[in-house]
Amino acid sequence: MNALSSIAGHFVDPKTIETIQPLGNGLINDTYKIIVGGQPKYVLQRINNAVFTDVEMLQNNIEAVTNHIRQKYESQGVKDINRRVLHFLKADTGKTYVVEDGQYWRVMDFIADSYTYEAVTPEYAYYAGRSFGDFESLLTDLEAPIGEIIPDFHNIEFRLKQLEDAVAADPVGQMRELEVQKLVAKVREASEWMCLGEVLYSQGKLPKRICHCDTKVNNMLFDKDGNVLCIIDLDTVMPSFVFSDFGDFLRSAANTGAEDDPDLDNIHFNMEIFEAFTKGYLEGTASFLTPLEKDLLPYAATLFPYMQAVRFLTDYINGNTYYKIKYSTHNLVRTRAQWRLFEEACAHTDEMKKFITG
Ligand code: GN1
Ligand code: MG
Repeated sequence: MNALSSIAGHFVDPKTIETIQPLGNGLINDTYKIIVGGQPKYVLQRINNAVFTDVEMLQNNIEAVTNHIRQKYESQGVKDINRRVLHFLKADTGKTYVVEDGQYWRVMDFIADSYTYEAVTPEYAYYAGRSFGDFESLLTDLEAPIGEIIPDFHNIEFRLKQLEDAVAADPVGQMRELEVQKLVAKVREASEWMCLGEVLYSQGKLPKRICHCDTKVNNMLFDKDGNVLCIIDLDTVMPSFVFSDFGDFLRSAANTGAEDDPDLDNIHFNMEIFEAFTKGYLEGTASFLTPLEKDLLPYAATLFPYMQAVRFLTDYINGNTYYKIKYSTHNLVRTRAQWRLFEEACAHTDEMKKFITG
């Protein structure tokens, strides 16, 4: 029995495990599928404990959210609930995770016949908007406390401070590169406007709600007909501005290029995806979204590529300690691509506003 099987054996009968194979392409955790009877039956995940330092809080958050959604679905008579909401298995320790050699692991059911995408059509974007809106809506009456699992996760003031700290420390000498200096200067130029959300929050004008906070298009499972089955990757569910979910989905789905596209000419902001997603999102959130939140959705569509550029650039300057990378300049390439997307999104904000106000 190899190391992965022995870990999985804390959650499922080890005799039934045939193989364990890599799954997905997240930048933080390591994910595998456990094959039983020739089929993927479970998902095994190594939780990145450097990023999620409080795994007990992490799993409590996830259990609170999945149980709440499950109960809602049951009372609404939703069919096939096991394919609509994640289910984490209890280990022989009684918890939904185990620690082995200082590494944290968990197992969830694999949802069969489901698909993830790195890009979507407008039709799928509409369903995605509706689903993320519904997701937030389902959680508006969640009573269990949800901890801020990564403090200040989507606080742009904090992310800018991290960038400034990296620039000042310059631990690996990246600030010698002219391009890095220029990118930092551009980030600084746009920073005042980008901090608008935090300013409004400090004035008591903007609420925080329980949001998903990682609504990349590949964090959603679709069935073979394009219906959204289930929202996955619940690690970052926490109180945040609704901008998190709206902005981060468009950052991935409305980008006509890749998140790390080396060819900046591939990168445009796809307004068709914006419109379809926004339509669905406004339907899903109609019961609670305030006029101010609604008015600021175009701002959110620019904030997230900006924030992601800041985060990738910070990691590049820090010597790539946070995101998984495939080559040494990967975080710089990602920064360039997110910066281009930010510029492209900014160029469309008037159009976005028009669409939202009708
Ligand atoms: C990370 O785990 P993954 O790959 O879905 C990151 C997100 C970033 C994203 C960029 C905990 O998400 O915030 O937007 O990479 N998650 C964390 O692709 O930092
Ligand atoms: Mg993910």
